[in-house]
Amino acid sequence: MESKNILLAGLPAAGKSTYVTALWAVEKDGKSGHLLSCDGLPSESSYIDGMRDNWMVLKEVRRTAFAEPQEIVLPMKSLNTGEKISLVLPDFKGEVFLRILDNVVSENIREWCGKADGILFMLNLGNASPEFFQEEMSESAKPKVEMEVVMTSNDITDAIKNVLLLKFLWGEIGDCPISICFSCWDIRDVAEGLTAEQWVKENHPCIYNFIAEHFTDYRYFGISAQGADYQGLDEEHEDDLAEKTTRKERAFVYTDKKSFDITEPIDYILS
Ligand SMILES: Nc1nc2c(ncn2[C@@H]2O[C@H](COP(=O)(O)OP(=O)(O)OP(=O)(O)O)[C@@H](O)[C@H]2O)c(=O)[nH]1
Ligand SMILES: [Mg+2]
Repeated sequence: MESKNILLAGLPAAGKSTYVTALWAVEKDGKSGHLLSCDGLPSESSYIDGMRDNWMVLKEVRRTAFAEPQEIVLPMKSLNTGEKISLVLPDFKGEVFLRILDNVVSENIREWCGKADGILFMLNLGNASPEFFQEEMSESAKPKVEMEVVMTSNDITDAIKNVLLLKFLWGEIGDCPISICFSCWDIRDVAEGLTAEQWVKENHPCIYNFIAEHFTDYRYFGISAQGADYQGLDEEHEDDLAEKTTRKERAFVYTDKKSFDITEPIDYILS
């Protein structure tokens, strides 16, 4: 069975682990009817099983702490072509990507860039600020008399951090298929009829322009891997979410409409 390596990338708290957890929880039994679904069980699943236990009962998956990426390998089958693949996704902790902006690149990242068939890029950005720099600069970056100003990743906005990370990945991997996924879509205030792509163009033009100029095959997705924010849920809402979990209708993606097929961003990269 052919392996397909998809680099799951994104800064800390971008929603990477929650997405792979929802993917496993929804697709595990192979009965979703989605574009991709599991075709048998992986040989090792303790890492994603642990996170799935939390996801099932509306608990946050824990922030990733391992120095090494946890590789998730899922045997999957395409609904449209019948093709069987071994899908490999690394769950890196976001700090590993953040440190790239300060020129610290881990061997694992280099290795993954060398073998990636495409990029699943996660971001958690709300409405953008157009400024390039943080309004409040950190003490280290404030100009000091007769001292060189040293900029670090702490001194730039989250949108620009994401552009710099995309620039690094493009430099290492080149022009490859990329799904750009804005997480926490359940809490976004998106005007009726606006597509995910239009929303990014309006709110994060620097990201939009960078992608358009460097990548040929790209698609934007809004993703809600939890289906809702877990803060302040009342009992009624929890019951509603539990029912949606059973129907596989809790997690969703959004392009120009809502879909419960959260494999769409991966299928886009593979097709
Ligand atoms: N409302 C909402 N919150 C989400 C969703 N997905 C993730 N979150 C929250 O976003 C935070 C970060 O999610 P993670 O999946 O741990 O992010 P990560 O990219 O794996 O973070 P690191 O492991 O630190 O790199 C957690 O508090 C999640 O509960 C979502 O679909 N909706
Ligand atoms: Mg994580």
